[in-house]
Amino acid sequence: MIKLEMAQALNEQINREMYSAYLYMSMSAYSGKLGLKGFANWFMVQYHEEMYHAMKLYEYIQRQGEEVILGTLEGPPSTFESPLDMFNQTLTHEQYITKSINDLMDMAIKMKDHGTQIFLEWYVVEQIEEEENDNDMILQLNLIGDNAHALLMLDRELSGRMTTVPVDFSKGVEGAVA
Ligand code: OFO
Repeated sequence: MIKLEMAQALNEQINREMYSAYLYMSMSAYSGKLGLKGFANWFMVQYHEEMYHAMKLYEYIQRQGEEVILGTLEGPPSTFESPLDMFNQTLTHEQYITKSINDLMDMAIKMKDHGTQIFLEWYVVEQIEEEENDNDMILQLNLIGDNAHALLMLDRELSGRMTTVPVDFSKGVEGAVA
């Protein structure tokens, strides 16, 4: 059992994770429009990751006997200046998500909610990886500059990224992982 205030805050995090998925879906579409199929793949894999983040919260709230309440989803931007712009925006967004996870952790600590603290630890670790990935991409894209050949080489590399998280939640997140 978790407190209602904690459940409300976790429901708001579902919305933020769903927005993350929506943002990366939009970046995938824009990459496809530019002919960068590898970038489109990278962002679509990221979309699946974000849906998984949202569903883990969904399942946790239910397992704790609270109600999942889904809010309105804001529309993401549909155009971007360049691949570098997409990754700069991705990093800024992930830093915002990191702060929101840290705020949730602070709330759980204040409430002496040990179950939620342990649950949120996974997200704390995940955010380190997400920001690191984005920083790596920004470094590479800055090195590439306006070298089209190097950009296409990176695009080819990004086409190899595979989805490693569950994508079918019809039997729940735990059922999908098993
Ligand atoms: Fe990108 O980690 Fe969730 O939002």
